[in-house]
Amino acid sequence: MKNNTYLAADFGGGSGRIIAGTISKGKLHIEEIHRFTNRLVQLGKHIYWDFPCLFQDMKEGMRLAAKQGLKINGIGVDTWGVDFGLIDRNGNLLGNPISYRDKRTVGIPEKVFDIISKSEHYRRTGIQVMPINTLFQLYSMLLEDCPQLTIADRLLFMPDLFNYFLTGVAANEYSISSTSEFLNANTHTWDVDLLSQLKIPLHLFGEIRQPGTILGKLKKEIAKETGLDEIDVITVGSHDTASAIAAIPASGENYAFLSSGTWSLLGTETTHPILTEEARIAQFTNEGGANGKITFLRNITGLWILQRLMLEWKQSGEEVDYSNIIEQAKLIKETVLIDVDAAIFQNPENMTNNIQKYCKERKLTIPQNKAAFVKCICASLASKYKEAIIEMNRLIPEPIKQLYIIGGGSRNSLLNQLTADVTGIPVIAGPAEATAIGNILTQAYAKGDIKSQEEITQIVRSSFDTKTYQPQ
Ligand code: LFR
Repeated sequence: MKNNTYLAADFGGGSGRIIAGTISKGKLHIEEIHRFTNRLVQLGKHIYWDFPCLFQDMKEGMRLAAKQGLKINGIGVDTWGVDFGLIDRNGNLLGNPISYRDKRTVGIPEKVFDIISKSEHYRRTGIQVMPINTLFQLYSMLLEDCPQLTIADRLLFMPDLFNYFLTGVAANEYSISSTSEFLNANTHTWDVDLLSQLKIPLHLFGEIRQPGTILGKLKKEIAKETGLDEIDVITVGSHDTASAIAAIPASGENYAFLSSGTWSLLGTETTHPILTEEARIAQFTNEGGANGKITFLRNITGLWILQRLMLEWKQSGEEVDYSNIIEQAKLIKETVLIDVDAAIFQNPENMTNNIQKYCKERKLTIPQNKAAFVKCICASLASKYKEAIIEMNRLIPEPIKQLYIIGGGSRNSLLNQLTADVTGIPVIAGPAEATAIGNILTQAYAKGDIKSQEEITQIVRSSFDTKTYQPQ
């Protein structure tokens, strides 16, 4: 029998999952094999990801897939953007990767822009300035004279790091590299001038691999440990956003996407980067897509605030029935709006307190119960989406006419309806597992099971249901 199942290892800010996808008769069937928590760990001065644990969980998912007797043809890894691990010359990991929510980059963009102007930087990289980006993380390490940086041989972004320990091949995948803020938007290679101006060591960066290429074989010892064969490890759109966008079930033209999860990435696909001053000032970013296109988008704080509130409610021992709260929130007519991108919400000790503080300082009505908090956040997100669409319409040739919402956030019917209402355009929601789907179909493309991007879209459309929300 032909091996036609692929494994997606999809790591998000809050959880990771191993998903198996099997293509048969033009349809994709997906099954979640293993789901695990991804936690931020405060240790001493910094906030880390727990890479060894995540790697172990990934192997556990692989082992469970092998145990099911699935005929596996390949595995692909995608993760959130910007974070990385450093490898020494013996191939060992130099410390756990530090999270982008760490405070080490506070004030760093200003220092970088003392050396290079914001306009020139945008003309080169096309990336929205966000303190979390790799450029600023690395520059903070340089300013600190970080010993790890002195002895590092290679920098591997999170998905590259998983791939490296799976195969032994150290390479940087294109879509994830584009989140660094030092990849040249026109040439799709490292911006050596920019890196040199900032005195960031050039030897850290390697060959850039395109999504949809076979990186190497699974190491013998991992194959043995998991019970899998020495299958292909395939580069996908290894930035989760790129994989999600590869799986938009779009039909027709003039559509925008919203990849909705911990972050909200709202934008459109373009063939060339848009590097104008207007795009820079409007805070749009040109990231690398999985299919040769540019994903021109704005990075907005997404469901993170709500995720944190839910956690706090659970930790205080309260009963939290998410769908019930959403239904109650739908009944609330008036709500206060907050700026979800305000620094105060980035990684506070207590999110509830900070929302209250934010409202108090601005003399706004403080939400009084869970439903009111949920309504406030969903309405605030929808209003940010509206603002982003208005800005984007000024930057692209024709205004967008419909919005595809993909990712876990597409399950939030309150947010979907509010978005349709305030933007005045239809919202098409689903699939929720777009990232894993894009990951799997890009692997199938690399192995020749799928011939074109159009076929990918066709498979998504015939395999997964969507729901349309008309503006009211
Ligand atoms: C979404 C995402 C965003 C990126 C943010 C931080 O999961 O990848 O695209 O800006 O995480 O890395």
